[in-house]
Amino acid sequence: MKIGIVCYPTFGGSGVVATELGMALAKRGHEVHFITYRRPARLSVFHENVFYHEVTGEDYPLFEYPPYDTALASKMVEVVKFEKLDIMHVHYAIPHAAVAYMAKKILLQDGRYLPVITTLHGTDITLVGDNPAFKPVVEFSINKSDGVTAVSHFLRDETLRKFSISTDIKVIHNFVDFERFRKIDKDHFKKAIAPNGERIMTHTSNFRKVKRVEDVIRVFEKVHRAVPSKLLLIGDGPERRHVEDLCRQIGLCDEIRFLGKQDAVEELLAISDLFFIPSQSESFGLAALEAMACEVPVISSNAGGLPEVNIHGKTGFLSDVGDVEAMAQHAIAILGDDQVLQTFRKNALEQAQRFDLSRVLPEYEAYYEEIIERSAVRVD
Ligand code: GMT
Repeated sequence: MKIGIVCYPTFGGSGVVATELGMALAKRGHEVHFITYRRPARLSVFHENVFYHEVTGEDYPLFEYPPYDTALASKMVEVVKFEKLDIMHVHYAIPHAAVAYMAKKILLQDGRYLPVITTLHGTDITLVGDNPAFKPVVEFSINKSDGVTAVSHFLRDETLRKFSISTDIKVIHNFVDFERFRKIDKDHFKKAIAPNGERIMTHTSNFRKVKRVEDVIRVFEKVHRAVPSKLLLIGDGPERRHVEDLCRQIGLCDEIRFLGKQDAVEELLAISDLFFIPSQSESFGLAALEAMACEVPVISSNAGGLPEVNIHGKTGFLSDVGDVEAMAQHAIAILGDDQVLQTFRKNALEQAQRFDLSRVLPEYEAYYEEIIERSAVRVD
């Protein structure tokens, strides 16, 4: 198959899923064309079946906001025509689903029907999509997609609750590549971070408000009093300054390391004993899944799709959003006992295996085939 993939090229979860999916499809022999404004963060390795088309606009004094949507639609049309793509898979509805609809209409003038699949990832529905500034276009373009997937049952239900949707939404969960995310021996590294055998807790995110990184610090403050421990914070974003200030206020700077954006997250997960994801809203929680694949139990909120990934009392614990006391007690229960930690580690790995790339990839391939076949009879 010749597949176009449109996504945000940043470290955000939707871009990561899109990129990992594209690379896995390429390894299976499909021809994959990424269309983005920058090379996707995880698209670092050369592969003969992977092509990258950069969206470039023209700057003009009239444009306070360069018209990215127009440039992206034009690039989609160009790539579909010249590379003869079979299907376009857009990740994150805004603005990609609407732009794909425009590209489809343009291509139709040449008698070419472009099947479009939109994957809903989370904030495109839960936080941004139902804002009146975007809602009519988001709703319209979801309904006009030939296929729609959501990364969790929660997100599908939430989409149906918030929007007037006349099309089926298929749930295809996030996945993890065990070739990359697995427990590896990094003991020398662990000794450098925790020289006295302290437990290591980790949080990774884009430090947006929705991630509630402050809760991570509040929980750590309590856990640290009971269990000798260190905290690693991976990623960067708008809340980082505030979180750093908080660490200074509570006097735990020596125990908390801000590592910024990291490419090799798996090496840090490999030395971690516990992962925190206390999000306000989380459609799935890819970061939690990657931690679990590295045998790291998870302390999470019970928001959104997190209960589909993290199993309470088995792979970690879930608490109400903002309940830092419960999160701390749960963390201490796991970290305070070697035997308990080992059991949770084993359970986390078993649960993560349900989302192995090799299981999820065929679901996407089958869906592409279904949508292409169904679209063969479409004319509008
Ligand atoms: O909010 C983020 O962390 C980024 C966001 C995105 O769309 O780029 O991530 C969302 O997509 C991920 C991949 O499908 C999901 O695992 C995340 O749960 C989801 N984030 C939220 O819903 C907040």
